[in-house]
Amino acid sequence: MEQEKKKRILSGIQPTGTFTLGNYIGAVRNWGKLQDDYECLYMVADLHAITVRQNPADLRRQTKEASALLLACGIDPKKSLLFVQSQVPAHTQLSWVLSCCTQFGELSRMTQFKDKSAKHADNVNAGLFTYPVLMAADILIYNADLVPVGADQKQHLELARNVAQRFNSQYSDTFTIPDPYIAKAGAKIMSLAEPEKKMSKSDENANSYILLLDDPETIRRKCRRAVTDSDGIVRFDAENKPGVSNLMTIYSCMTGKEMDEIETEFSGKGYGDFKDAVAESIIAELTPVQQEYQRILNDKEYLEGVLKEGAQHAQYIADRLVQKVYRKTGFYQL
Ligand code: ATP
Ligand code: LTN
Repeated sequence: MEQEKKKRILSGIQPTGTFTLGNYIGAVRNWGKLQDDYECLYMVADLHAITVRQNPADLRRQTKEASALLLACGIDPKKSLLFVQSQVPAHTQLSWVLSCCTQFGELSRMTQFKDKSAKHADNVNAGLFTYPVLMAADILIYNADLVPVGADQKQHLELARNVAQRFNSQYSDTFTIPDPYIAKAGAKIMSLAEPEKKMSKSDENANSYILLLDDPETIRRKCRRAVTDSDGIVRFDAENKPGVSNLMTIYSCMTGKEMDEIETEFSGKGYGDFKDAVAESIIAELTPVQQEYQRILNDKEYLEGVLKEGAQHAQYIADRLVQKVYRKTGFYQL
């Protein structure tokens, strides 16, 4: 019997710094788990990274480090394609066509644009504004069925769906309409310092996030300093106890324990014990990732081989789609 064709997945992460525990729980950790059931393409989104100022040498280094970190987090190049976005020029080609199917008003409503333009008021560039169109191109160019991301990317996914539908109805059926794939638990890990805000790698306060490469002492210190509340009870209540609830979410994602199990485990104990347990659970999960990361980073030939092969394969798929789009759009073919 003919095997059913696997659904396709695409996702990406910006090489704007070392990944946080939020990136890991909300996105990257899940990517490896999907490899057996889906055809997966994962990308280091360096084109997106320059929507805010980047130092060229740092960007180059961070792109290499992000690639090694993705492999260390479980992406297996024998099962998935891993590539760097700028090495597949077709994304930018499609992005232009799609930008002509996207309304100014739609882009103006993107909350990430509003947040980032407030944060970088001296550099509100056109790329920051049109970034969701490039993201739509990243997804649609592979006809991805599913896009595993954290909750903050939902609005961008909605836009990609709208743009795809618009192109399909204006020209003819071309793009698969992608669905977001957002994990039930951990889709939005909050800042340890301000638990009303999401944990973000570009936060100025280093105590607000845990990085995947933080050493055990740093992880313990950051957990101990995490903002909680004064009632001293480990209970899940995201609205009234956002700090404790966030730590419980992290602990649950690290250990697989349910919230009520965690409440029982720490009943009658103080926040100190709880925070130490959270820290140890993170350390246990991240130690093997860190060891694997160092090994891969030291094997330059392997890493470059994986990225070269990934880019070639991705380019082959992407180029064919762009040719199809160009033809449908009415660009003169020779
Ligand atoms: P930056 O701070 O540079 O904007 P970021 O930390 O928000 O970066 P991205 O590269 O924009 O990270 O996101 C990569 C992936 O991680 C996306 O799928 C995003 O939804 C997810 N993600 C980011 N932050 C969190 C978070 N706090 N909780 C859960 N998922 C997250
Ligand atoms: N915009 C995403 C990164 C990203 C992405 C994508 C995610 C770029 N292209 C395509 C999913 C699919 C972000 O992390 N801010």
